[in-house]
Amino acid sequence: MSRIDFSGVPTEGLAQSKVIEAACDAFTRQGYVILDNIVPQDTIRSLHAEFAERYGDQIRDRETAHSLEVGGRRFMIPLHFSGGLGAKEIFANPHVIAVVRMILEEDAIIDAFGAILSLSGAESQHIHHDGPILFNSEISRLLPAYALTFGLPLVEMNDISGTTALWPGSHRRGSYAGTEPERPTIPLGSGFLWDYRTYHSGMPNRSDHVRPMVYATYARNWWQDPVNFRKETLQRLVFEPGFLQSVPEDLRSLFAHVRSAA
Ligand SMILES: O=C(O)CCC(=O)C(=O)O
Repeated sequence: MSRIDFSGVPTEGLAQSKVIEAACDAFTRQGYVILDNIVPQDTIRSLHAEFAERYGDQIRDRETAHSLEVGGRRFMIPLHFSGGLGAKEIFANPHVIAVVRMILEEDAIIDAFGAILSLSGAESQHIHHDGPILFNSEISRLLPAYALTFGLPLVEMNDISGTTALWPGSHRRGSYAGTEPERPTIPLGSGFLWDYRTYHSGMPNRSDHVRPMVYATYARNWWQDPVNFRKETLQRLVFEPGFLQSVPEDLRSLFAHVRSAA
């Protein structure tokens, strides 16, 4: 199990800290790492309420122009960069960004931001990795990560609500055959990161409620997810004019690809 506890870890000087190094080591070895206590639990509770209010109408068992079905009763939707859900503490959580920048370099970008909704009654998701390996070449498995997914559940992920099963080392082996996944409980306020190459699968949601998980895709600045946004109406990043100017200077590089495209 690779879990790093961030409770009591100050956000100043994180980039050079041993705890970030430990998280990166675990991520590199296993292909994922769980980051405990990165957001106060009360914040997650209020984000959950905000989610129900702002996105409740998107909790439906059918794909729309603005959503993507990613499994039976499981959908991906974009989240707007506004309110608590779109705050920098979420899309650029200081602990997460320190790990992301150590893994993907200082100029890592945010390629997509949204939520994955696993509806009550969702079955096990197909086992998959989030995108194709580079050049479709075996060499790609030996390389450092080029993209990763951050997941921040708005309800505890456990045997009832359904966690995400992750196959340790599968990013290097290129296969999940013959190995058992980890099925970590992710409490409120904790999140996890997995390499785009790591095999994983959403577990059944046996609860009576939707299980929303905020996600962000971070990547090296030359990379763009080539498979999950083929549908033109599905947006990777959604914000109002003026949002980019409001992003603090030290986080602007996350959006460098957007600004240069503008
Ligand atoms: O719902 C989950 O637990 C995982 C979802 C996921 O991995 C995906 O949609 O790519």
